[in-house]
Amino acid sequence: MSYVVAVVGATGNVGQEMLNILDELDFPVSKLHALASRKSKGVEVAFGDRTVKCEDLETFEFSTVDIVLMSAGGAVSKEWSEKIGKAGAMVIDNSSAFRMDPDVPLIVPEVNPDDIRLAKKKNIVANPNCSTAQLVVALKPLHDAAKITRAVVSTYQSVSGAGKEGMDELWNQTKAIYGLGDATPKFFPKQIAFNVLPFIGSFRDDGYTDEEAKMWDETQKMLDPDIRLTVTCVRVPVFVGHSEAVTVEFDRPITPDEARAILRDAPGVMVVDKQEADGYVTPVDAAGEFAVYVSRIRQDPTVPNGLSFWVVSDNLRKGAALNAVQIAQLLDESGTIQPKSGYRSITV
Ligand code: 2RA
Repeated sequence: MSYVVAVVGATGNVGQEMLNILDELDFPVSKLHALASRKSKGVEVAFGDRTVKCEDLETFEFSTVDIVLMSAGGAVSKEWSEKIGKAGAMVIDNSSAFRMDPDVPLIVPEVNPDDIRLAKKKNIVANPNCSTAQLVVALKPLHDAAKITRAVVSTYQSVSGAGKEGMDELWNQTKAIYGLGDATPKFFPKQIAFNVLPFIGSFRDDGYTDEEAKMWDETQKMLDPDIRLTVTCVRVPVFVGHSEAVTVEFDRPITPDEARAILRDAPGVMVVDKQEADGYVTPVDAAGEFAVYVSRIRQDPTVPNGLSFWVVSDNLRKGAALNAVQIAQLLDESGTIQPKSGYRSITV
């Protein structure tokens, strides 16, 4: 069985990773359409060892498409995802537009695969925010063993989470600070090179940012509405890979050794936790990889049943494109979707 797949936002950071991962995971694609805005029409993007020319989203005919991987920002999703869903294609939406819609499942396959049964309601499945995806992959197996009651999370988010413009700004400012140009912030609100910004997204009335609120809203929707989270999201001058310092309180004692054993058996998780100077994972190590890495697991002695640990993953992969392709695999394997034209050979 193979599917006609369209990637919307094919020239962006996440769109390009979606194309890479469809190919790396051998997702059964019979025909691939790369879609982008009119100005990118005809631009060539790589799909495995082939190149595909971008088509114009505005004039594209979705009626023959089975799966649409959507990663062109919230405004494009708001305008297009429901229309495409009504036209009969299943949309896997990477924006925040539908994540909290009760008629749209929000899915990390290692965490809540059964929610895929809700996909047909609107023909939309939401992909979580990058920082939430990696967090819940690490929290879920621990929560199954001992209920998590509260979590305190501080993120260290790479500039690629903000798109290509974020990566360009870090690169250009870094060069400029060494005398090769203008270091004035243009995209981020303050200098990002050699700096950290405790602000991602936009401020809410309660003093938190919407990026911080996404982490508790989405964790509660996917994992457990009773888990309380407090979050600080920070942008750091790293190109790829989000890191998180996490402290968790449980309803019963759980030792670091027990947590290590649970996480070692958990799908999608790799434990790298040697108490040596280099015995943990950094974003540089995680970039280009599929796993969610957990390091620095230790007791938090300041609360009755607390553990602290460090979680790192490639934000463009598990945080976005990999999770989206895993959702496509889940739609296929669960029988939630079938190709419109039935069985066919792969002729990309
Ligand atoms: C960021 N989490 O890192 C966002 C992207 N979804 O900016």
